[in-house]
Amino acid sequence: LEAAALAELAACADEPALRAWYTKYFGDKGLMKAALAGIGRVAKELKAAYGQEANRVKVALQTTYDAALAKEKAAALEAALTTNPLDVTLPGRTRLRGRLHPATQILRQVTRVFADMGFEVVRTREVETDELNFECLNMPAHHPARDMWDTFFTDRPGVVLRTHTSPGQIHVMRAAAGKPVRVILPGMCYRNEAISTRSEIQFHQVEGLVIGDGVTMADLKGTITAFARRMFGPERQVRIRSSYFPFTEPSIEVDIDWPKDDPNRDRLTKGTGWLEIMGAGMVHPNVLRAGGYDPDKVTGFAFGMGPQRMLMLQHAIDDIRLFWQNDLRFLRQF
Ligand code: FA5
Repeated sequence: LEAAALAELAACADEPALRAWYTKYFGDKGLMKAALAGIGRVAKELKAAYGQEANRVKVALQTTYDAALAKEKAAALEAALTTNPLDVTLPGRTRLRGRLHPATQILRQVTRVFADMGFEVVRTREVETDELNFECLNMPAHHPARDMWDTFFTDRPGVVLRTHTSPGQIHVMRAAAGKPVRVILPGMCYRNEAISTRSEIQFHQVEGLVIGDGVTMADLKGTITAFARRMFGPERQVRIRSSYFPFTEPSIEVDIDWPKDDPNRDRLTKGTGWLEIMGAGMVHPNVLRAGGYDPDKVTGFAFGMGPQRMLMLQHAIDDIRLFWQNDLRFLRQF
């Protein structure tokens, strides 16, 4: 048995063959087991010698098998490494890392500045009623000021895509039910206007609304100036011009000076050196009333700013259309 088993073992070419051999000799119905059981049929005086010999064979076969299996495994590993060599010194492939879209980054930056000033952030809807987008903002039907916003209408009468975040003022006032308010409302706005380097049909605005006892224009100026200093640095200039909005009285617009060393300065600012970033003013009494406040008791200021325009100012970006074109060469710079 031993000689035959060793010869068969030596002939095994791979691991499966070795394992088959092992089953044949050491399995439950294996030959080795049968040989050991054979002791029953051996004459009494020979039993001890038989047992010893059987054990010796068993151990010898097991040892030889273990060695053969280990050798076969090492050979297989060696073959795998040399036939398909792996160069562990090659530099790894860098994984593509996602990053925040510049529009998200600027929104977060704006939000952080206002949060530091104690403003709460509220999101309001992008699909609005004509009533909130216009009427409650002191623009009844056929009011000429409606033409200031080229509106996308929907199939449903009285439902529009909001042209600005200002209808959010009404939502907030009604929810606050007469209590003081200090919020910003970031979100997407839509206008059916000609696309240009400074104007998109889809853009973010961040609305601000503060209502309380004795809120004045000086508070508005102070808030805007503090905000601009943090966004653009102390060396940049803030210009406040008087303006008109139906929902504020008085109304202003705020400009920031375009970086002086930028060669595109004249082209992008139409020769003025300034880019408008927001409209603002003291909340009109009719708007306070629409929101459920008594204009004889409280006052408020509001503003609506364009984060895309602000990012253009921060980085001297010459075309607002770059934001939604999803050109990675542009997006990767932020
Ligand atoms: C408004 O939309 C007013 N609702 C702002 C306001 C709020 C005034 C509260 C008073 C009180 P205006 O149309 O000027 O105003 O837009 C405000 C800002 O949004 C602009 O200064 C500009 O930064 C940005 N903006 C406006 N139109 C576009 C556009 N087509 N593309 C990109 N940004 C725009």
